[in-house]
Amino acid sequence: MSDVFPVNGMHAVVFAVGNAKQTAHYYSTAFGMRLVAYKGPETGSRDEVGYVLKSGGAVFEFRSAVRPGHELARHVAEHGDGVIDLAIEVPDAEAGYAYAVSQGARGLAEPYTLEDEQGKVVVAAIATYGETRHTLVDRANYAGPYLPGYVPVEPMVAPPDRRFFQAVDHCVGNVELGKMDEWVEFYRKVMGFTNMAEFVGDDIATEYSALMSKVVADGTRKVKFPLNEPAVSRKKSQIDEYLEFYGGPGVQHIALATNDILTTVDNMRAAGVQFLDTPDSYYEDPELRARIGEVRAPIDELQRRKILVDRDEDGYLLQIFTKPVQDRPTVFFELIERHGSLGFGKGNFKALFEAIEREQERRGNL
Ligand code: TYF
Ligand code: FE
Repeated sequence: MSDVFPVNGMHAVVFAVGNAKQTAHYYSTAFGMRLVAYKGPETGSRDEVGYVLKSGGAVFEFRSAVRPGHELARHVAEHGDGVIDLAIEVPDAEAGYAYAVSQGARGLAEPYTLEDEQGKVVVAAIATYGETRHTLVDRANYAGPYLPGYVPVEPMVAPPDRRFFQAVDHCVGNVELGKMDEWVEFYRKVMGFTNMAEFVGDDIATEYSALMSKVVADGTRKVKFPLNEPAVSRKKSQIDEYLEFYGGPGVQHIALATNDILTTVDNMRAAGVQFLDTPDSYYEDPELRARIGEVRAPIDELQRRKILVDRDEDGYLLQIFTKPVQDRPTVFFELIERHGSLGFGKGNFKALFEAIEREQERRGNL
């Protein structure tokens, strides 16, 4: 089958935040990212600022209003700091948009061209869950650091010698009860994405996770979007907590691919980032030890840092999750170091969801 909706990869994760200047500082110091581009009143953007930070192939943009009555400020008032756009780089934004809309996607911006001295970019946008969008970006003919209208800038602080992470591995959305399969179908129909093997089924959902989850990805697996919905269970689902505090569906977590998760966790912890706790019993479980076998670091080094391990047919992965990174219990990050495994840490779901529940309990939301 020909690829009906070819993609090159993630273009950027775009956040609407209350104070982009300070947010850019946090991601510079705590996530080791490098500020590369900026727009704001000084560059002709009278109503809003945008700070663009990179770490290898991972690009985040933080946008804020600088005047009252702006859509970005409304979004922040409603949802708190959050992700407004999972922007995807495509070889042809016009063709991608036309195909998506013909398959039932809601168009938010018809294809248009942005231009400056560095070249031109064609963009278009479609709606996805909640108030989230996918901007489709064709930047094959652009040499600038981000998009036309943004100027290159020096980093805010000296970037670390080695990057904390290299790429966005996957972006997870929380949707309402009973809607997961509709969104899986949306990505199949509109983008030709297929279901990956990993999912949380009814049995696991009712037993301990209080969520159902499926993963869709493009044919090349460069863009991976897991989707969660709350499951009916004895406790309040972590997904319900998110939906309540975010005020609807939205992006739950961004997973960042690293090739040295031990050092990255040490650096981020030293900068004040908080990670979910994992009990010592996780590492002492003989079943886990037998299942994971030999990994690249001694278990006690992982245990000291609360890093989780999972193995499947293809290999293994190391992963860890931050606590929510803003006041509301909404968006968080995952660090993931893959060694062959294409999964999402299914074997860790129980330990992970128990850790999340302990946090929910501390917040009085369980
Ligand atoms: O992306 C994933 O599927 C894993 C597991 O609320 C996960 O990171 C799934 C749901 C969730 C937290 C993590
Ligand atoms: Fe994940």
